[in-house]
Amino acid sequence: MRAFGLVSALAGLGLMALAACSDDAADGDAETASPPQITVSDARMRTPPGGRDISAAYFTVQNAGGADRLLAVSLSVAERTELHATVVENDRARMVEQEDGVEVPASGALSFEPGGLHVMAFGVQDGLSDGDAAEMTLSFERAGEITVETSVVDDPTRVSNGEHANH
Ligand SMILES: [Cu+2]
Repeated sequence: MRAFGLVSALAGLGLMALAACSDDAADGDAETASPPQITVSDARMRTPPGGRDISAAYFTVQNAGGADRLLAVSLSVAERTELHATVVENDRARMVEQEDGVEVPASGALSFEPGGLHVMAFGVQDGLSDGDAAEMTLSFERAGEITVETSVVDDPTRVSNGEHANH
């Protein structure tokens, strides 16, 4: 009986340890178990500044589901893009490429906006002007590719309100 008691005590400890582990994992699991539900809005890119072929693009991701990761964003009017964060150090802003993508929180939002996260676009097509449109494709680790129309604007700090953009 003693031995049995010891075994079950150990088993009990083992179970508790397991329970503790799976508790930790459960938080992550709950986030990854439910599929992400992603909508992309306010996609816009800056009109390339005078004669240059570099620009930046912005958007908002709303996620009503589990966590995901934004891996890349491509633009139909750019040869190449990178995901950048703007980091301020000693009053100097510099851009840091987010090589592993950017986390999209479960039941949360992710904003790419001027002064923060942005899509850096290289080899941007000539002749774009305010009011033009292009395609933006966002690649998510779990949700896959989502393509939206992006407007080309001189001032990307102005965020339109979806369908009311033209009012
Ligand atoms: Cu940049």
